[in-house]
Amino acid sequence: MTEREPAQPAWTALLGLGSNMGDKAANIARAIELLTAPGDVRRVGASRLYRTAPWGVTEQDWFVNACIAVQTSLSPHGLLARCLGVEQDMHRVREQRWGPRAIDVDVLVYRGVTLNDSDLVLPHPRITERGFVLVPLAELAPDLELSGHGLAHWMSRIDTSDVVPFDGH
Ligand code: PH2
Ligand code: MG
Ligand code: MG
Repeated sequence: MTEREPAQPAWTALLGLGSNMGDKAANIARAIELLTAPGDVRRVGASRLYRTAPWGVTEQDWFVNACIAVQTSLSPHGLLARCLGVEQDMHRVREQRWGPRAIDVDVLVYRGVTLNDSDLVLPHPRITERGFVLVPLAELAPDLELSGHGLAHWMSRIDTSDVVPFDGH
């Protein structure tokens, strides 16, 4: 009889993407192209796009958000550097914290890694408070657990009614 190994996720990392300036959906598509262009980051899964109410700083336009799963040989910091490079390539200017941006690419989870560096905290510390991350993440990685609880637990604690599939408008 063969023993089955517990299923390992096919991904190395889960990334969150967001945009609330210009052609928001096109910005997210472009960011994914740029992330994967060098060939050492491969997209292995993607949520749908969601239209989301602004969180944190609420006096700004609505966002399009999505999450993707990637396989990569890059380290957590290497992957972070790639994400920040994509933001720079897309001419993101560092503005107000939580304010408007053409593109934001965040490393949410890197396998089982926990990190508490000044430039990178893993898993991303605010996932569990944010519907715009939890909803696409639950679609992409339904078995993910954070701090010992599944995503359904975290979603039940917040209002996710302002996170809806994006219909192009
Ligand atoms: N990003 C933020 C702050 N607020 N709100 C939504 N809906 N979506 C975001 O991606 C977002 C936000 C800072 O990264
Ligand atoms: Mg962010
Ligand atoms: Mg960011």
